[in-house]
Amino acid sequence: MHHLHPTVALESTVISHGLPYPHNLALAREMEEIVRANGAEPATVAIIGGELIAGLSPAQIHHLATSSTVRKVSRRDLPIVVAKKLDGATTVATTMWVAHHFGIAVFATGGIGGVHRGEGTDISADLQELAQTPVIVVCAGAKAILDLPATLEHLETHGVTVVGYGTNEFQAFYTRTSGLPVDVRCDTAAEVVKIWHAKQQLGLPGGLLVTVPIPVADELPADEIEPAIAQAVKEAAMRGLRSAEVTPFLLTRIADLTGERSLNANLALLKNNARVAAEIAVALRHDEPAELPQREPFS
Ligand code: PSU
Ligand code: MN
Repeated sequence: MHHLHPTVALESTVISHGLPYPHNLALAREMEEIVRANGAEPATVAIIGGELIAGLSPAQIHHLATSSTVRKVSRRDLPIVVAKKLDGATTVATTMWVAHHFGIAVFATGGIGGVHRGEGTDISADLQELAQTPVIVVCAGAKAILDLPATLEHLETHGVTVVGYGTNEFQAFYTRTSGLPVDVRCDTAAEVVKIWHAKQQLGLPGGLLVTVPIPVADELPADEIEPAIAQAVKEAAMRGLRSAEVTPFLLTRIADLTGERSLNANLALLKNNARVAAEIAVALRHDEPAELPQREPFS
């Protein structure tokens, strides 16, 4: 499918499970507005009554922001929600998959899932999806609830190129520094598009991870957030949480422990990422590679 306008996919787990009401609803609407204001078309992704949707209606977004029965859907959950005709909020992994299904190449989110702290057995399906599905994912890196060095190692093992947008460092969500290097720095959307096209022309599978620093004014110092993360991680272990429950629990606990400042930082970086993703989608549309095989005209 070829979209008439440059399009940016947006995820819905952040709406249903990542942010509290009513901030989640306002944020979902604002991200769509920001994408439009920057020349692209937003397509918020979810599963409604078992149907994959890229481009939710305002009523559907409201439903995802307010209902407590919306399931968090990662890749392994897709066949279940489709077969049972359930409502599902899509994670980074499933939003990528659905976006690609609908021919959308650019996706904006807050943070990707990764390798959790601890024994290293909880690894988000987001990483595997980045290895196989061709979508440019614009994010603020990964939350420091995760093991960031292990997350980067995993991406490297699976051939995922990590771009720093205007930075040499991997983004640690609330903070602009992590001490960990990215693979390449890009200062413009056009540079990102060049790397994307090279990857495609080489026939390399998978996505591209573009990490954008949180705006300076919204950044939180690591020492303000780290005690809350450490406590939330400890509580999750004490409760024996497993699998898909872990990330939403950590996000909610950290928001409770750190209050408005971390919420505001989270909202600010999401909006910033929506803007950058729209710029990349526009640059992608204006720079379709000449080398792509031309389709024969129908006779
Ligand atoms: N990080 C955030 N906010 C979020 C998520 C991650 O700061 O809402 C969500 C995203 O949808 C991501 C998912 O894809 O959590 C990862 O969950 P898991 O670790 O269970 O794969
Ligand atoms: Mn997990």
